[in-house]
Amino acid sequence: MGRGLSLLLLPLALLAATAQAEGGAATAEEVKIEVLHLPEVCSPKSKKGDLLNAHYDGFLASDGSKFYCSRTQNEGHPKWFVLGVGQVIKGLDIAMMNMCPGEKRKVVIPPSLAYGQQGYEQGKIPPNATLIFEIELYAVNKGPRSVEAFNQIDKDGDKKLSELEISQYLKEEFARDGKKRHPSVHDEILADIFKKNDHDGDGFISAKEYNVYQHDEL
Ligand SMILES: *[C@@H]1O[C@H](CO)[C@@H](O)[C@H](O)[C@H]1NC(C)=O
Ligand SMILES: [Ca+2]
Ligand SMILES: [Ca+2]
Repeated sequence: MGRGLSLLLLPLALLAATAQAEGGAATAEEVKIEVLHLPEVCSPKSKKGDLLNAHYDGFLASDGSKFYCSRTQNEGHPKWFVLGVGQVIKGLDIAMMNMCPGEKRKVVIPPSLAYGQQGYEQGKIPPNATLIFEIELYAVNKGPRSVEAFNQIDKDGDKKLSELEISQYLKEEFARDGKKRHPSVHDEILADIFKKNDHDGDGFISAKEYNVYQHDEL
């Protein structure tokens, strides 16, 4: 994607700054959602932790210019991301809740839920910009790494996953599907999970580390 905008890789620092700005504002700013198309069978509806597949175009509300188009990236494949965990800007996390496959929405996102007073990428999104997105949702999948799953694995409830907890979880999963596996498979998967997810190397997988979706299901 080169120098293109990467909404999926929004720096967390920016999110924090946005949240602060929001706290100080007197007016409650909301995401406006307009449903452009609703399929007859509208299910399942997206919720936090789901894995979504969508295309979206982004426009500046000020002059209608297009600053982002997912169709021009990644050979035109729709984006995969986990909803509600900060992989996209806050406003999109809100705008895509309760949305079903096939549904199309046009949403208006205030700057406090987008790129705030700073803007983004040297003026590509100016300060205090209200953004408009047209979203087409293709798939709502159960997130392999939902908050519920995390809490289920985190047996001692300390909000981080130890090797023992994940090992236990793998054993339960393996027992459930009943496939025969060589014992070394368990150790390999365990090591791989830590290699890919324990980003700060402290020997635990935190909620934040766990929630980052990668294409390697357990
Ligand atoms: C953005 O909005 C804030 C708060 O309303 C204001 O203080 C600031 O001057 C604005 N920045 C620009 C560049 O317009
Ligand atoms: Ca734990
Ligand atoms: Ca860690």
